[in-house]
Amino acid sequence: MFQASLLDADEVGVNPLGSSVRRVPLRDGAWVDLRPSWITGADTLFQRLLTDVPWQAGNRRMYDRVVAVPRLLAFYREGMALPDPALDEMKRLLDAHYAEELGEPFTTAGLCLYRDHHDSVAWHGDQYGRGRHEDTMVAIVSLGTPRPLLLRPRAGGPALRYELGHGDLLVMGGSCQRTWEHAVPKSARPLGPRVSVQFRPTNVR
Ligand SMILES: O=C(O)CCC(=O)C(=O)O
Repeated sequence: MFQASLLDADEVGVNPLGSSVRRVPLRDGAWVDLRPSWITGADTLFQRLLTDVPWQAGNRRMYDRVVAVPRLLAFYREGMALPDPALDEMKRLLDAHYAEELGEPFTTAGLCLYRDHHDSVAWHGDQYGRGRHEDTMVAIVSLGTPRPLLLRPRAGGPALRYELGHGDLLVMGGSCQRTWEHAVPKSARPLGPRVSVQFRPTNVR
């Protein structure tokens, strides 16, 4: 069960970015930006997304078999209405903060629901589009039960572990999608649900 915070405000708010964002340079031209507690009223938003998003089970081909993706998904393509006004506000603030560096807006929102500790995402880079060849950014907002996001360099070397908490923002940038991989591993310990919201520019997935 996810334990809601007693101190969290009911009203959902998205805090300014600016100097509250801490950049961590990684090897090979990648970086991550961290902004803990970006969202206030995160309990309320988490409950709204659990209820309002049309979560779907996904499949993927693995060799000659089709296997269930171990998490629920919802994808909002460019131009689609987002499921909650707080996501519009997140996108607005991300666009304002990163416009110059990214050179384009964030246009899509991918949402994942990790129902419990069995759900996960395996090691990968977001390489279905331009992320394979070009520097880009993927912004992740985490809500609900904290889960580690692991990052490891494709060239080899130890993995880094970012504990993504309720309302935290992490942005992967630079060459991160092609020179590093990321994963959210299963946990041996029972865990409550987590929602991840990922904002990406056009043709990055
Ligand atoms: O759960 C997360 O925050 C990461 C999700 C992810 O890497 C993906 O959906 O490609």
